[in-house]
Amino acid sequence: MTGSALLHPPREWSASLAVLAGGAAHTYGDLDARSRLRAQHLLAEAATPDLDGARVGFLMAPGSEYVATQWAVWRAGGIAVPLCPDHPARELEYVMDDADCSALIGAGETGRRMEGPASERGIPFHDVSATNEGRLALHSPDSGPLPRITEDRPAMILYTSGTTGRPKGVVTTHGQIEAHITSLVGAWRWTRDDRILHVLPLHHTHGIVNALCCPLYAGATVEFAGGFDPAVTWERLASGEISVFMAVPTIYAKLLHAWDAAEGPTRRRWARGAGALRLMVSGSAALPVRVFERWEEITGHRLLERYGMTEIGMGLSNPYDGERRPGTVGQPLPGVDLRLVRPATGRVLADGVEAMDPGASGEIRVRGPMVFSEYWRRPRETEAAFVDGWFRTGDEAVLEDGYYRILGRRSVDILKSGGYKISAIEIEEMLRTHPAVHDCAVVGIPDEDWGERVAAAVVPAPGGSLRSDAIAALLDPWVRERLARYKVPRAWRCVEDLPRNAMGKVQKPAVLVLFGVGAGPLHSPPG
Ligand code: MLC
Ligand code: AMP
Repeated sequence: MTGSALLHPPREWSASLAVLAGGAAHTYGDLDARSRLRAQHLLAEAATPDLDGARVGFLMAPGSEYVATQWAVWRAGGIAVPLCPDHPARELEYVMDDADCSALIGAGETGRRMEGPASERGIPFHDVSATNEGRLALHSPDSGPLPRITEDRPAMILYTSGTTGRPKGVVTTHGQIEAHITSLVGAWRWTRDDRILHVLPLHHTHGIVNALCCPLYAGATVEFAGGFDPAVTWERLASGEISVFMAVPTIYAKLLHAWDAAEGPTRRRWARGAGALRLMVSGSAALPVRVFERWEEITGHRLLERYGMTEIGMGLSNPYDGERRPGTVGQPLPGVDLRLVRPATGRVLADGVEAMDPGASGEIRVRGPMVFSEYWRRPRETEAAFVDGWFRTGDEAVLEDGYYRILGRRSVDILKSGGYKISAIEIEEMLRTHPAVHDCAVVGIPDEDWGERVAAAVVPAPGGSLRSDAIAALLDPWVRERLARYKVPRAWRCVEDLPRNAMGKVQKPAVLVLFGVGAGPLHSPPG
């Protein structure tokens, strides 16, 4: 049996506070009972004793409903497919169809968006809003065995952008998620006394595993802020009730802007409060050194930067106790085998904390019990992602004085904006289906706060306008209807032709020049 502390919280935690959201408090006992009831309901509706790996998509605002649903799907033997409330219908439908969901669950206004898609697909929709909970209890058997959940069973599919077209589903098992959790719980010293302020989206590994599953595994409390708002976040950090905070670099940058704009007494109160936290982590994108330094200057707190990826969980972390070095991501986390390899030759340049070829940079490759099993229904891509059992991350790094430093992505077609991974190819393919677009190229413009911002150079279809503002006005709303808003280009240029080399291949560094960005290393992390 695995995930025991998550799926079967110890009895002595029953009265402890697990989740705080929107002013309501939920104990471990409450979540345990609700998730059991929901699991039984799911099984009764499916008329089976075990969902046996059926995919269940769910959509709801961050809060106790989310946790009870995630646990329910797991306890019923299903695979959890969390959906993002901010996504437009087409993006949601892509995920539910690619994952081939056999049921959808929703709560509140947000969740009712699932009702239509469920009926179109002829699959059940379960409304688990609080108001519906009583009805659910009536229609479900009040006891009965739940299936045995072994560690090799698939637990979750998270969608991640890659170098090819639409996002791929990353499948992790219960054992892989538990290995990810236990590594972090140990390294970052989670205890029952902790309370995390949760501001991250719940369709990616950072928000789901690091900031939600870890504290719940340890018996701590998760306080959902209901999304990210700089002033609300500062107030809660300064409340004296929060011990842990985790965010992407853009959030720290936005918090610094809010601090700069605040009055003297507010500044002092915020800074003093935040400085008293036990742990503040940054990850999902490069933390600019100046943000690290400014944060320390203001709060006295040295942010702990770590490196991870949907496919591997967390790989590298600055030490909890030792020196946290700005611009670096520390050393391999417990249980993680990590090395640097020169892809062309396979030569190992560094292994763990040992450098074979000091100063040489190479691709990060990872092995270990937390590494994912497969891309959902994409055997060829799964096979191509591994070499001799090692996962190829596509990230370039160097080991310097015992600390890893991320140099950037090997592919120019993967962008990171606000901590979200974005595929240039996906946006280009979408844009090319618009009748006003003959061709296009998408790049990431370096940006102080966002890391990168999405930019699109467009060759209009014959007879179309060559004005950048006209193409922006036409395409912006069209893209918003189809893709998540963080994928919408923020800058547009109309051009007669895209810059190409002699082979006819689009030259992305030259496309960047169209946006006023000098040619140079494309994806070096800022700072
Ligand atoms: C919002 N906007 C973005 C954006 N997020 N633009 C580019 N990139 C993004 N990521 C746009 C909005 O559409 C809006 O424009 C404008 O910016 C302001 O939006 P906002 O809603 O006010 O911004 P905010 O809510 O402050 O969002 C910023 C953010 C959010 C940083 C809180 O992006 C976020 O939650 N990022 C976290 C992503 C994450 O969890 N990644 C982890 C992946 S797992 P307009 O024009 O629409 O008004 C992973 C592994 C690992 O990477 O190692 O952890
Ligand atoms: P995702 O696929 O959304 O899980 O994003 C994973 C990617 O985020 C990694 O492959 C890295 O490129 C990037 N990343 C995560 N953490 C860091 C970090 N601390 N510094 C630089 N890049 C990071």
